[in-house]
Amino acid sequence: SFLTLVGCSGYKRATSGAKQTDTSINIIPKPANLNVTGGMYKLPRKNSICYNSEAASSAPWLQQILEAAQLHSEIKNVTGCGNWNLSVDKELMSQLGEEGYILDITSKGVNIKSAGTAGLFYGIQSIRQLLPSEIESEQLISGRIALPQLHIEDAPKYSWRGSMIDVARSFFGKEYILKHIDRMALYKLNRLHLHLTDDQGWRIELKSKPRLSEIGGKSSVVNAQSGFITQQEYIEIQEYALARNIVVIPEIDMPGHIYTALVAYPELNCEDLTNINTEVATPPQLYSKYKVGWSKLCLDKPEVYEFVSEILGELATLTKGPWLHIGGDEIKDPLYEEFIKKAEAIVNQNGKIAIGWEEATKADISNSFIGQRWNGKTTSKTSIKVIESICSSFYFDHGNVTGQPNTNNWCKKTGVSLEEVYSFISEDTNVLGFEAPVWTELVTTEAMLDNRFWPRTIAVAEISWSDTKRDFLEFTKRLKTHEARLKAMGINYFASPELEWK
Ligand code: TNX
Repeated sequence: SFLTLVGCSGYKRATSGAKQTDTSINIIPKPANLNVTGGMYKLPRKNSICYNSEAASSAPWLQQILEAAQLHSEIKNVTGCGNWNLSVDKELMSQLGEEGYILDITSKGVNIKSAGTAGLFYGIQSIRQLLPSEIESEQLISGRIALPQLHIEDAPKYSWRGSMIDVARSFFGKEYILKHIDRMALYKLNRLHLHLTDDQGWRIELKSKPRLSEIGGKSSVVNAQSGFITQQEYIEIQEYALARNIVVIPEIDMPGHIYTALVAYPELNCEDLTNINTEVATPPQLYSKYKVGWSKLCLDKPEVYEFVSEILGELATLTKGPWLHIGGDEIKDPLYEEFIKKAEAIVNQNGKIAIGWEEATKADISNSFIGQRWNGKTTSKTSIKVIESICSSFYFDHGNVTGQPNTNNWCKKTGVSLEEVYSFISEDTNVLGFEAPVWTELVTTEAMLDNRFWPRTIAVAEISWSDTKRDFLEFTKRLKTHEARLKAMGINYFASPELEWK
């Protein structure tokens, strides 16, 4: 029967006779193995969700989406009793990893199995996409809901499926970040990188250096929001994210891109101010324009290392995930490499793994350091793991189309189209996955930010998860069916001409 999983050959290969593509199933990212078994399963008004103990935290997620579909359900800590069954089965680990899942929809009901709760969460996201888009806005649904009978065995290709918000140039606070986390979760993204500091703003409260956010929280680029995230909010954001299998990666950009800290703590600057081009900024005034690569910590001052130890130590204590991003981009200094090496050591002493923009991998860093590629100009040791954010395919501050207003184009004149994102194929075996940043020098409202992220972030999700052959036309057909869902979620997506969206 469908419920018997014996004979399934593992998620990488199709089970024999499996229909790999059925155009009526529009799940994004595309599942590794999808077998449409035929017929529909009509959902009853009254449902029961049964689960084994390890799956306890997953049942409420399912109950919540059924409720949004106006379907009542009760949850029971018993295995195999309901028309919905959730189970954690550790034995599946070798086949599916922590994030993989097996989903069966038969004439009797729906079963999801996984080696852990992350996989169950993703199985539930697949169900969410099979339910009417009205569930996203809790609109009334008329008539009975039916799900296609199918068998899915699914697991991600990459462990790093990321999105980055530059909250430093323009501030976007807790409310937007939580919304973004919800949207990421629907597409099985699992890493949220927050670019928290830059020349134009400092967005995280650190009690050891309170003036950073007191002063740096008051500036931004012209006509944008300023502000900062309190420690309490930072904790809440991370908990909200973790419940959705998303790890938050905080970035303190150093030793360049640091002007707000120099204004707050002038002793971090070189005494003679030679490193500040006073035609760019005049300390102690805050900065609200767009130049990069002109400010830096005074790297031969011992105070600088005390400062870095204090703030990274405090940030490590507040951070739930294993990574701290130390920036390291766009700066020239004879002591740069030594600084990066010391900063990494501080991160490691605080029990975290350091990440830096690709320039940082020129330094004598450890093998656990992760480099984030953006312009592809740095060659690092072959052992260094990489987050792929090459600007020509992943810089969403660039236009969706040529000449889109308020977009950068220094990396790619014609912008970064949806097809450009979707078509990116990595041959680098050190790549952990993909991450698309939105830099916000020119993005000053939530509507603009939505428009940079969506729908391109959906293409990032698909290529980070799915190992299938790229077929842009097939992808756009599936994506088009998501339009109503994006609308129901209130996303101001870019109506890409590549999809002929209205
Ligand atoms: C380069 S990419 C930067 C950012 C800018 C971005 C604008 C990188 C590590 N640094 O500071 O915001 O270009 O596209």
